[in-house]
Amino acid sequence: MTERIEGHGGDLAVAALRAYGITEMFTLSGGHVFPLYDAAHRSQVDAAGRPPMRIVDVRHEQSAVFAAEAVAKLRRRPGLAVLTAGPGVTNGISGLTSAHFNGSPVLVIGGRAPAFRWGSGSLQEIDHLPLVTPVTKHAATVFDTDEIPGAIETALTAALSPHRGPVFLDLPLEVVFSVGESVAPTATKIAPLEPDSDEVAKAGRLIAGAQRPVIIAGSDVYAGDATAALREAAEALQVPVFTNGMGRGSLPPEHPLAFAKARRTALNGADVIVVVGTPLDFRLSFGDFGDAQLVHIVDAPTQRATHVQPAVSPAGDLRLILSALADQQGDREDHASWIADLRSVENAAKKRDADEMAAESDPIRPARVYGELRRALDPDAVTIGDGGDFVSYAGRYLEPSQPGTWLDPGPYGCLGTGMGYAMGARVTHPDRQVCVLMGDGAAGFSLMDVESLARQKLPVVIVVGNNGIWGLEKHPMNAMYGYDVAADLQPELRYDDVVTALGGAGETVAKAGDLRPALKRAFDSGVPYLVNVLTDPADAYPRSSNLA
Ligand SMILES: Cc1ncc(C[n+]2csc(CCOP(=O)(O)OP(=O)(O)O)c2C)c(N)n1
Ligand SMILES: [Mg+2]
Repeated sequence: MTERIEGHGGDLAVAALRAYGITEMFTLSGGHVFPLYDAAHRSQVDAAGRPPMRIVDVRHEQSAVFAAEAVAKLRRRPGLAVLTAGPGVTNGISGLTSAHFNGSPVLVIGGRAPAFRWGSGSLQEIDHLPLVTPVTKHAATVFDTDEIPGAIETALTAALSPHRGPVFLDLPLEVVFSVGESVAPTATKIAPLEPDSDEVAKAGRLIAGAQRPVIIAGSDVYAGDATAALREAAEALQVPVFTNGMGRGSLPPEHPLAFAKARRTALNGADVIVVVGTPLDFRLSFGDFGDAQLVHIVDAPTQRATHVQPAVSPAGDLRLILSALADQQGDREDHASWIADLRSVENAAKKRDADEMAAESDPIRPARVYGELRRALDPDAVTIGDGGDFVSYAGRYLEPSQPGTWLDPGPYGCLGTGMGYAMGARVTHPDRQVCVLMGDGAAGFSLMDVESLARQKLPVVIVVGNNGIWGLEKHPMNAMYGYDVAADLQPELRYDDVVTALGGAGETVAKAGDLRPALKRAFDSGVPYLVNVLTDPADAYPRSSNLA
């Protein structure tokens, strides 16, 4: 805490935010937050070489928070959304909640009606804190201009401490418009959380003694920068690895221990299941794996499951835990035949998938869309899923080959992340392909933000699986009731024309053979480009239930 800063509340805030490496604010205009814009607008490369604070604006606050979350997820540093008082903040709450479920270090700074006449009925006056407290790690109102940098430091320390998560501050009108002075924080480093060495040793013994162990690695492995340690542990102990969320791509698909398709066989046959960096939620049968022993490795004690009792649940820095497992000495059982068995199941499933991805069908089936996309996508392309069945197929047919390249909404399952995540990904990686896979239903939540992308020269490719229905709801409702309501959308709607009208471009594809040239035009276009693929409404992703 050395550098003195003077200016209005916006100046003090932006100086503190830049100390944390934040280089962009996602926002939608509102007078309550003008000083933050003024400070960002005047910001220059500073003495430490930090770039100016870029302003990126959106058409709905949900996109601002989702964009901030994409930055947080991809960069593993705080992402920032600035929302105006009242409706600006309430429109951001689904984004904050998603960040809460995903453990993403997002800071939302809200405007706030003036404190000096609180209760008199100012425009957009509401106390945000009771609304955001349940979905944030820290939420506070700053009542003194001089205290803004310190409040940002407190909030970001909470956001970045394990288990990471979103935080919220609001600044009453007179506090952000007044002049003050302070010292800029220097982004205190968060010390890694030391795990209990006995618990780590016990986990190591269980894995080493297992006949048929399996590792399932999730998003916190990427968030905790532990993908290399995961690989070392898997190689040292010779354990097959499955991944979900941002854990995908932790091992390249060609790695001998990387598996994706043989999951059911693996979970049914395993005697020790090691779940790392992801909760034991509906995606993992709530941690109920029959007779298998469960090891749940989490990045903080708060992440331990309360609904099941694992054999052991080491908590702490995932790099430290996984490195300790990699260094484990002593004998271990030979897993070669277990790995070979899984590999043959995996290869057979891969072969089936490859046939489906190449199949000629009319109407187009989602598998073929992904077959074509796999040819078009670079290894470091960022792919984003926003939708129902169409995105489930993406999870099955796309194999990210690098960590930090796959963004899904996470366990909260909120539709509408698409354009916000795309914006965050484009700002983070200006030179990579960014591709959004969208259901036609999902498109309705955020497609207007193509205007923001086009106007601010942020090209992305959007591939819509247009089946004319809310597929993931229509099929289950039919199965349950024998009829469905509220599940139809306009068939063959020209979402590509919507994007063209908003300043981008696009085309509709009805024949499988036309997919390849369309995708090429999309990635070459340099503008937001929507490929509107008319897919088969009869096609339902095979699943037992999405409700249990
Ligand atoms: C904000 C929000 N509203 C509703 C849902 C429930 N929901 C989950 S999947 C789905 C259908 C998605 O339809 P579409 O995007 O067209 O994809 P499809 O299943 O047809 O491929 C719905 C409505 C949700 N998850 N999030
Ligand atoms: Mg649909």
